Amino acid sequence: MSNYHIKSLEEYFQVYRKSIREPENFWEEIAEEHFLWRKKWNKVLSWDFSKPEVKWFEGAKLNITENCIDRHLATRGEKTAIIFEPNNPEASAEHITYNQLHERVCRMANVLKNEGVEKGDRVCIYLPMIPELAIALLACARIGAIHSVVFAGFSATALSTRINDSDCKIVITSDGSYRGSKTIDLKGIVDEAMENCPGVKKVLVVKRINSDIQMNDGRDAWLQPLLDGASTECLAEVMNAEDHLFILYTSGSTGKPKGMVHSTAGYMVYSAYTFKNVFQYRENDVYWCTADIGWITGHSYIVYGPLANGATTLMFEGVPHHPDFGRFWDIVDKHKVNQFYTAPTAIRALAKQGAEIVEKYDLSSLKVLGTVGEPINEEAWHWYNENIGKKKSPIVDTWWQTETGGIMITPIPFVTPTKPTYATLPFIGIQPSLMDESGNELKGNQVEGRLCIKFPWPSMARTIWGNHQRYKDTYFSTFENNYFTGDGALRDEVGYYRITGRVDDVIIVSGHNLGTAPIEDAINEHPAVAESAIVGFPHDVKGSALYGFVTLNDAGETRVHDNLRKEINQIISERIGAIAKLDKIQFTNGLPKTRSGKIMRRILRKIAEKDTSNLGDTSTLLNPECVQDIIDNAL
Ligand code: 7RM
Repeated sequence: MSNYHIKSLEEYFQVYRKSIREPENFWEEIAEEHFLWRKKWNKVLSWDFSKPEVKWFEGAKLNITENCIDRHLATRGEKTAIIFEPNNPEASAEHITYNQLHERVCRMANVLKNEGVEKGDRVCIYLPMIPELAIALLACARIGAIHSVVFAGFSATALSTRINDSDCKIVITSDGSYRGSKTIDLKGIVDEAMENCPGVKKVLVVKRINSDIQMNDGRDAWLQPLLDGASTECLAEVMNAEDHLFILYTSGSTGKPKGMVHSTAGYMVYSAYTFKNVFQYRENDVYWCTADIGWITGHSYIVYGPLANGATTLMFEGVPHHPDFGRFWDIVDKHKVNQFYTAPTAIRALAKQGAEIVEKYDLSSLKVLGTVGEPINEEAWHWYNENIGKKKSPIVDTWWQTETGGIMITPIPFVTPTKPTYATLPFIGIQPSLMDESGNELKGNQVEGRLCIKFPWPSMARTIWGNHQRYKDTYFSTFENNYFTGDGALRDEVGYYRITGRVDDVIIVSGHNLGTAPIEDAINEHPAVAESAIVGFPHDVKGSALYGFVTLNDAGETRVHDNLRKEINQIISERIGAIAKLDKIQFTNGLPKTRSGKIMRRILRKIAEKDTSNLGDTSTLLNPECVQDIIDNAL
């Protein structure tokens, strides 16, 4: 018998040891006993981090939707798979049973087939948090198409870049979306993106807000009539274990976004196994993850992980502050949510509103609280623990990445004693390592370094779409034979991990990873801008906010600074999205540079953090004189 469900610390250590000593036997047992295969594998694992190449369950055949839907129908057909809580609190929630989910996924899959989508084709999904979003992912997986979800807060430029990078032929979107008291013209954004996407032949449109939109003849079609006319049965395509399941873009520290590619079997096994244990999910629990499915957290822990366990997963369309800051707690109360998974930025925003608003609701159903996306500060951790968990629900601080596919370092609730701001111990099968700057592994406890993983795990991304070299350079070239995460971490005296934050040029704003380079590229497009550098600075709600240092050219010299600030943020909104707007923009006469011409962000970071007592070594600067001027005019 495999240890699918871990229930004690002793068991955790015993299973962990087994997963490290005999990884193939361990994962083979998990895969064999808890999933549905059309054919078993010939080999559990083959890997070579120098190429890099990793294959799990090679030779196996399966369809992930048979695991997420079909196999539950006999025993859980009338169980709710998805609870849809709409933006409008007055509108009734929708409960979609596994039987209904099966029917709706099959209909959507047939629509895609009728539109000529074939196995291996890429489908772009640009939808708000409505049931069709989850259904579209599953419909793609049903027919072996590769989904590429683009978060519906991204701009037209960001959307078209992603569509073109993975050569999507078809886009699924909606007429618009609700966001609190506002509506967003999603279809208008898609139309704008389409001007730069000649490869897209079809745009399928979900009617959500009943807005009066333009339908482009031949290209656009309303989805509902097609769904109504489609068959409710669709045989699942038999996929190979390593066939690609989806692409999901994540920002890099340089250049264009990276299309992380995840494959089928390993991703399924790991997302399901982590879901079961990290949330201690039990039959009939109601689980809610507040992330958007546009991020990896939504892929793994709203859709695939929960459904593979036959769970009830809640999807929320709205925002935490509409109609007021009690909305999350209202939903927990209304649906008797047992596991609640959110981000530190949301916790901080809600904590700011005080505890009175929380006290209006009955939160006694909660058993486990989760956090993800960025380091959680001590204050937020305690607020969450005291006011939401009433000190009874363990907090799982889950560290992982788009690239890792599933949770990597985390407590197991009721098993691992928690410690504020610590993600604690590696999950089963995960072998973290800490490296110093010269690439030596730091052994033992009480060390701090760069966080790597030295052995493959089933749900690791297999490549970057269309650029395997970049995959190798970004993740496998900094430290030999290790996957480098880009994060710093420390290991305390008992072996608990605390993630200290990014060590590259990625800044996490409200839980969104933003590369500095694309933002700087956008700013530099402004005709008055000569040069710019972006750094993060601490923000009590967003975690980090963006501070831009901008030098102007001749055209900018005579301009009113406040107008320029607005225009710069406007460009950023258009090119990347509103999430990347700058909180502060300081116009400077120069930017500190090394002799090789690299902007010394380290110095700018200190200035933005208002910590200029020790700027470190500035002697290698080409232009040390500009530093004092920047300090004097800092915002
Ligand atoms: C799941 C997700 C990944 C980056 C990662 C970290 C940061 C995520 C935590 C965290 C501290 C955590 N995927 N991060 N979780 N930092 N503690 N529990 O967020 O690709 O969007 O971001 O997020 O820097 O590298 S992601």
